[in-house]
Amino acid sequence: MYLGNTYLFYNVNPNSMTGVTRIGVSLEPELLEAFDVDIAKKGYGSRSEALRDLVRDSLAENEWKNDDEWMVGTIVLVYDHTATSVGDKITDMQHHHHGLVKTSVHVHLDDSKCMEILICEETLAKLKSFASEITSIKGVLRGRLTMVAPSSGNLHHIGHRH
Ligand code: NI
Repeated sequence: MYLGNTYLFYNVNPNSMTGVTRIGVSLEPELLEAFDVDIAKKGYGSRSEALRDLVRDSLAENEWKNDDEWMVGTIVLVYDHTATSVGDKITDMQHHHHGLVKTSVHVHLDDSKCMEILICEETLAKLKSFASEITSIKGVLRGRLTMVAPSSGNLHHIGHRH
């Protein structure tokens, strides 16, 4: 499943792929070497697999350019609940944007750290502005927004890994 800029990985036997088209790609040796080093670090099993992901990313990025596009997304926050009022501020902000935040999941990671996952639905512009507002709260250690346009024509191509 493709989620904006995050993949959930499935184990799929590449030999079971059907209906694929082989293409030839010409690259300068230096570029190919850098690509091979990069994909090895990322754990790709083959160049084809890495290229497919790059193409999916590129297609998905087109959807991130229209601020009026209706999007569904998640915001993952990690914060230290012992830090002054950070939890309250995160809750306050969700109340203030209650139409945008559909639901949330809270996980107590350890003695002090919490993870909160917000599932949101709004236009691209509003999701981006809400995500930057909530992740910039002091005490939020990590924040990440992932989105997908539910109505996208590209969704068929980016929706799953073959
Ligand atoms: Ni907690």
